[in-house]
Amino acid sequence: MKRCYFLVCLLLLGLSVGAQKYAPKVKPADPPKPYGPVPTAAQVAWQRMEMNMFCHFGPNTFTGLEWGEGTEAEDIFNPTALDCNQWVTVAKNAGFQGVILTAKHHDGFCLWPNPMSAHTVRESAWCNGKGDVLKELSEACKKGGVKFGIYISPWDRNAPTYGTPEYNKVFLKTLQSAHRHYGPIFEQWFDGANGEGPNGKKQVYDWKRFNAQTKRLQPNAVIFSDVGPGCRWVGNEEGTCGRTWRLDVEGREPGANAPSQDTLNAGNYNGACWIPAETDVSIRPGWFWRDSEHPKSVQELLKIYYNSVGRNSLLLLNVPPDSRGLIPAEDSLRLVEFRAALDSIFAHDLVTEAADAKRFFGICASNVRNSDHESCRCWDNIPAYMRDRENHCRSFRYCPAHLIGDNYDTYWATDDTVTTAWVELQFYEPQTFNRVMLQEYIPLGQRVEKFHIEIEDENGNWRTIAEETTIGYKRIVLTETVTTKKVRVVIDQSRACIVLNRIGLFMDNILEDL
Ligand code: FUL
Repeated sequence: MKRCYFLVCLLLLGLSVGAQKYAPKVKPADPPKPYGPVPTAAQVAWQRMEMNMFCHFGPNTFTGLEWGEGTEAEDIFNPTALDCNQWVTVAKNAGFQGVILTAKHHDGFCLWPNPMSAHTVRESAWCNGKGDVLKELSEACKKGGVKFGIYISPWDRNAPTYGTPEYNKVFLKTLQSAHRHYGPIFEQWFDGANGEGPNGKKQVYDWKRFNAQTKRLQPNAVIFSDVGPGCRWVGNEEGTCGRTWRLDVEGREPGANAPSQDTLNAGNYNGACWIPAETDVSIRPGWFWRDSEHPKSVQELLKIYYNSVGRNSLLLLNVPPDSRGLIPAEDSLRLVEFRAALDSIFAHDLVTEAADAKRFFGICASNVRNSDHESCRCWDNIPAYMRDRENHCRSFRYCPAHLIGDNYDTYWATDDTVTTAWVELQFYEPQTFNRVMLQEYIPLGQRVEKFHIEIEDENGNWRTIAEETTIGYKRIVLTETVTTKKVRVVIDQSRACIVLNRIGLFMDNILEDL
């Protein structure tokens, strides 16, 4: 009995010592309040996908047109060796998280047997009219563990009712047929192009109902259009996003009534809605496959990556299947090379590697939320932090050490009144890099509007290597190649207290010349 009592005492003592070790001397401050409009959980999940694959496929694949007339005979669509599992394998090898298919492009031809149309795979000779590309791809995505999305063009050059109010009903039922049978979908892509229909008329689209019904049938789908509501067009098809903010869409619609392309590219500084930019661009000159065209080089793809994912946008890269119904070998090889290039750069975060290698390495910030919580403002025992991260995260919720690695939901935050601050990385050995990755914790909004990066040279002088504006979900700053033991990120202006969750340093040996 005595022994038992003694053991219980020992246990309690151990527990209280363990707790004290990590208990902060003061209560952690309240988390920062969200600033401005913030993303929904689905938008955060969408943005974290970073790279998805677009597939333009349909009659144009066989005619060489970019915009089909809508009068093409259905038999034109006749892939000889369609294999959606191959598309998914290509997507996965490249690191795409989702695939979006043009289920109906402007020519109106439906890649599934849409009961609202007489211009579909059902009317074609392919598989004796029994084929269904939407079904094959949605199943291949499920099997392969990638997400599935659908592009359906509202503009329809085949539908007899196009240009009349009746067409909106046909379109709603068309959406319904796709959304009911092939979900779940992570993104619904509405093209803003609105040309003439077969009767020479333009359509007045009922966007409100298109969006409402999509939300009802596919509640987790992020809706793309020129003006969202889930995500927006980036304003060009070259793969370049601006230094971007949220967007104002009051009174706006996709198509002719959308904000200017420049506005879509950079957003509105005081925009009322969280509608991030999606950068859609093709790996080839055209959106549809053509025998005479070839994929872009790895260098070009890397540039696109930096100008999209590296600028707070999501990259939707179009990789068109050919007339066999397969992604050509040259595109799939190029994507493997692209992936290898990305891995050679981003699989080696010098910050995380220095911390993991148990090298003496420190991180220090000019301010940390709840500033009397000094013990974590400057931290030089990073290996100990990495070993016992969970406990540290509980006790020191806003310390700068949370900037290390890709633990998404932990972050460095400053006091509410502090909108200018720096954070410094100190290495034991000189580090050579030319890419600096920063991330804001967007579930709490986008805040930073001006920052610069400094390094300490061998004489102990600080030198600015980059001056920039916004960060958002992810910012990859391209710098000259530098070697240093100390790097400082200085936030010069933020619209509310600073909330960052990542600093990474990388070396790109492929695209060194900027
Ligand atoms: C545009 C369309 O007109 C192109 O054909 C392509 O589908 C591109 C993604 O969107 O608006």
